[in-house]
Amino acid sequence: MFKFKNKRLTSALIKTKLRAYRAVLSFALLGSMLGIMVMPNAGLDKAKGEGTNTPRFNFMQGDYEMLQVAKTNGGTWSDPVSASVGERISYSFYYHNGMINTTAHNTTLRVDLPTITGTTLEAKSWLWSNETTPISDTVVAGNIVGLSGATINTATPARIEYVAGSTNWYPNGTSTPTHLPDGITNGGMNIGDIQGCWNYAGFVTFMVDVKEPTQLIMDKTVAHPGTNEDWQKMISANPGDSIAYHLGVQNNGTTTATQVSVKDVLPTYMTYTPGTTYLYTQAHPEGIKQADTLFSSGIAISDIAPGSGNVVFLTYKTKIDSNMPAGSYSLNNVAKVYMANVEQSQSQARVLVTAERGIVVDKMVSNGVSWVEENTAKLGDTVTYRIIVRNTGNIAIANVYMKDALPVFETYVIGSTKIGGVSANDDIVSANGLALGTLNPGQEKVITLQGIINGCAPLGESVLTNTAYGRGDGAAEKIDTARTILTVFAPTMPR
Ligand SMILES: [Ca+2]
Ligand SMILES: [Ca+2]
Repeated sequence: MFKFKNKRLTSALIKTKLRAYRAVLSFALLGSMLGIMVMPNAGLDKAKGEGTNTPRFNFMQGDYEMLQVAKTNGGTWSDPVSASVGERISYSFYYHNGMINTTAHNTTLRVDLPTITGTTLEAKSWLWSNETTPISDTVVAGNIVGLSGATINTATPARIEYVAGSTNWYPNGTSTPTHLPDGITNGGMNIGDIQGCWNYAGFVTFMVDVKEPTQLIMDKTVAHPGTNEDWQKMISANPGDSIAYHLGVQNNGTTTATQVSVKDVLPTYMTYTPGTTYLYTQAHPEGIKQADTLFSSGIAISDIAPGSGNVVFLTYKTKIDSNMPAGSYSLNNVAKVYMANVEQSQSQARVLVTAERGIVVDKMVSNGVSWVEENTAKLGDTVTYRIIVRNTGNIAIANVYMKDALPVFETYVIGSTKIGGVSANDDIVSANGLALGTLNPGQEKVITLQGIINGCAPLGESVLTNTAYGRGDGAAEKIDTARTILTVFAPTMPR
């Protein structure tokens, strides 16, 4: 799905999953996307689990129904349950290995949620392990306990959507849940090895939302801009980078979708690049430039007929703030598609950014030929110093200041300060220092200044240390020095 000319033929999300899962799991995923019942892990489909020395699940007198549902707002576990659009429903999945002295390795629970719209929304449950073939119900003495699967009945057509992060595990009879990652509704959740006895029985619960029916699905991906972008669900980038987004909207229903519009919400530290939104349809594969309203009133899209051949795409570009605070960020960008202003589907893509801020200060002194750490001088000499301040991070540093402390016996030469060879004011020897403005990542400024040795130093050698101090918003102060070895001689006796 989401095919269109040279654009990515398969959504990056699905591609990623296809890469990540083994073929059998991919088949199951594809099946669930198509609303087709697929037996979990056909590779394990051998005649096993029925012997006396092997594990066996959910068959004993007293075992609960495998899958039940309840309204989260004060409901009790049952099957079916009646619900309305807007309500949240919990599922409870019961497992119990009834064969003592056995262990069911890699016990896996899977629930196939209905992907279709309707008034009878039936989920199917699957339970298996290395040693047992998939079963879909608790069966005691040949009879299914309760109803197979779990059904939500609605008065008006609806669809259900898994609530991300809602899966909890109550292992070994505990009433305190352990949070599980998402996956029970998408390929299955492996809860490990389950031993045989009542005290090792448990439950896994998760939630869904009952939503308005939809025909439209959306897929959003992100890439570094270029001529042949590699669209992904997540990329890494630097502050200041330009980022490209790609939205696909497909009609999975049976009738043409009208009054379709798309909106996007940009995360903090990311700004839209005006004039970069283009819409691609079958009739306009070259793209049509759109107004810059994707992030405000949205962009209206012409009617979308059913089928993957009629998918429409939007592309646009953004820029990551080069002035963002130092730190690591996951910039999550959420796009939504609407029909008659009712949200149908949303999709997100992430950009991971690590922002580092830092400056270096490099101070040297002239020996008349080159810049060195240490030179020599005598009373009355003029000494020239050079300071380089550089932004070593990947974000801009505002309000950079450079201050210089001349050593004793040395006085600043008024008007001697230059920035990049251009005369500047004399603030470098003031308390606050010389303002250098903003330094972008990798940018440096070169400052030169002079001192004259006019103090009365003692006879012999003195080490005159000159110190430069650099700082900026969010950047710790950095210091560097250069030295002058001053040699003072007594006058020579007259002959
Ligand atoms: Ca049931
Ligand atoms: Ca130095």
